[in-house]
Formats: sequence, structure tokens, C-alpha cells
Amino acid sequence: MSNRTLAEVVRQLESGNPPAENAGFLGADLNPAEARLVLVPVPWDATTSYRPGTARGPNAIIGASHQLDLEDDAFGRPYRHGIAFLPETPGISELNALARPAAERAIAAIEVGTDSPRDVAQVNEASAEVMRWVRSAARKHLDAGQCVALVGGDHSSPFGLIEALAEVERGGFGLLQIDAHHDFRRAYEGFTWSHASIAFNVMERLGDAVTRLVQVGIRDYSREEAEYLASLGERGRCFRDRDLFRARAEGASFADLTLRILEGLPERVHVTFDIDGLEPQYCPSTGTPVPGGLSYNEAGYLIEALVRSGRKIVGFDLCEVAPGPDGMEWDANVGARLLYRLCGALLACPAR
Ligand SMILES: [Mn+2]
Repeated sequence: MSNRTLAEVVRQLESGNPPAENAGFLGADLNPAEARLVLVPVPWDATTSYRPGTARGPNAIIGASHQLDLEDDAFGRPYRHGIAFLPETPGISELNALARPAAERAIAAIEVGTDSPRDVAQVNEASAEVMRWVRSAARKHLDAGQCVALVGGDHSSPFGLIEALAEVERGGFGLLQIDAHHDFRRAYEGFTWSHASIAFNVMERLGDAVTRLVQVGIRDYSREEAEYLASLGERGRCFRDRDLFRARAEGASFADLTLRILEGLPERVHVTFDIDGLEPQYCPSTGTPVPGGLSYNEAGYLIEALVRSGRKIVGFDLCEVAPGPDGMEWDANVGARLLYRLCGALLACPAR
């Protein structure tokens, strides 16, 4: 692990020299103890149902981040606050390597009309272990007075972080979810901790702390998920992609829609950003791409408006970024820029 101080890192980043190849996110390679914001990588995609690859997201994002110029036109110089990207924990990759084939066997069994309880149990146990690890890694840094964000992995990855925030944020907080999917599935394909169940698990298990859920960009869902949204009443609001498009087609401005989206959120907010909430042109390799979605600039505008509204971002996660099969780094390039923008947004909020 790096032991470079913040002053050394800032000097290097502002020297004009390109970062060394192994110099970590942004080339910053900062000692985590010196960081105001700690990024936790979760190379985990065991429950991805359509196509795997998001486990390689964190490393791909680090690689692509070296192309970024570090002046952020919305948030100035976020790196000066100290951003440390933790090294991957080998234990998660090892669990993923065991659980992924088990999940594939379980899904194959469902497809031929049988089931495979032993494989499902193995995936659920491995998932629970990942959730526990993420929770304890997050608590360690939150308890030290630092901010924590997470880089997935599939969209099951951030549960442990949101759970840790639920423990330390006494007054509760809201969840702003940007996603093509509700993620309200109950144990999708038998997996308790499925990527398609994150919002359901949060609202069912952490509902006292997570007082509001606001979803944006949703455009692919089941009847059960629509019913679950309705059952949340005031606790859950959804701005479906079609409704956002129609409102704009009929003359509403994106500024007005943004105000309506933010209206439903309390003062403190965790942002859970599934890259598939964006148009697939920005994330062609993600696990479950769906046509439609937010543009990169619309998402950026929404995040900036969240900060401008005076709300506090208590944490965030960015999930489902997957590098292309041909080694094309486009997905990771977008992911790295979005991650830096989210870091800037969190760091622009007053200290905790
Ligand atoms: Mn999702």
C-alpha cells in the first residue's frame, strides 16, 4: 500500500508529468490514512445474469483514469482533498472465482426447469461474506472520520456500504438511484443478494435508516417490481425514463425535472449509480444494457444540482462498469470520468 502523503501526491499531480503506469487511480497513489475520501473496490459479479465482466470494473477504471485531466469543470480540484483507491482484496476475487461458476450452474438449471439448491446456497454464502467484508471495510474508514465510496462490481456490491452508513448516520438518509432497473427483485434466480435485488434489500432490511428512495432512468421491470414500488408509498419515488422523455418532449425543461427529482430527497443522500442508467452508448459492455436512459451530461447535471441544493452526499457507489471484450477501454473511460465527477460532488459538500 502506498505511503505517499497528500502534499507529495498534489505536487506530483500538478508537476505536469504523466503518472507512472502502476500509480493507481488518477495516478494519485495516496496513503489511505491521508485521504478524506476512500474508494473501496469490489471485484464481484457472481450474480450477474446476462454477461459477466463487472468484476474487472475497478481495475479497468484505474487504468483509464490516467487519461483524465484533473481540473473538474464543476468541482474544481477534487484531488486536493485526498482521494485514495484501496487495493483489491484477493479474498473477494477468490470468492468470485468460486461463486461465479456456481451461479452459472444454478441459472442453467432454472433454464431447463429444474433447480440446483447447493449451487444457490454456495452463491448466497459467498455473497453474504462479501457484504460483511464491505461493511467492515466501510466502518473502519467511517469510524476514522473519512468518507467512503464504493466501486463495483455488480449492483449487489454496495449493500455493505449502505448498511455501514445506516449504522453511523443517526438521522437516516435518502437513496438516489440512477439505474435502468428498479432492482426490486426478491432473491432473483434464487440469489438473496442478486444485483437485481439491491433496492429491495435496502428498503426491506435498512428501511428505518433509508427513509426515502428516489429512482431515475428506470425502463426495464417486472409486474412484481412495479407493485413493490407502489407498496412503498411515500418512501419510494420513481422517475421512469419514458416519463422523463415525455415530459421533455411536451415542453418541460430538464432543470424543472431535476428539481422534481431532488424534491423527494431528505438532507442527506447516498447516490447509488448503476452505469446502465446511462444510454448504452456510454456503457456498451455493462452486464444488462437497455436502450434509452440518461445522457452523460444529464447525469452530471443531476449530480451537480444535488450538491447545489445544499444536500449532503454521505456516500456513493458506482457499479456495473465492465471493460469491453476486445480490450476497448471506452466503458472504463466513461466510468473513470463519472467516478471523478462523483468524488468531486461528495467532496464539494461540507465535511461530515
Ligand atoms: Mn442496478
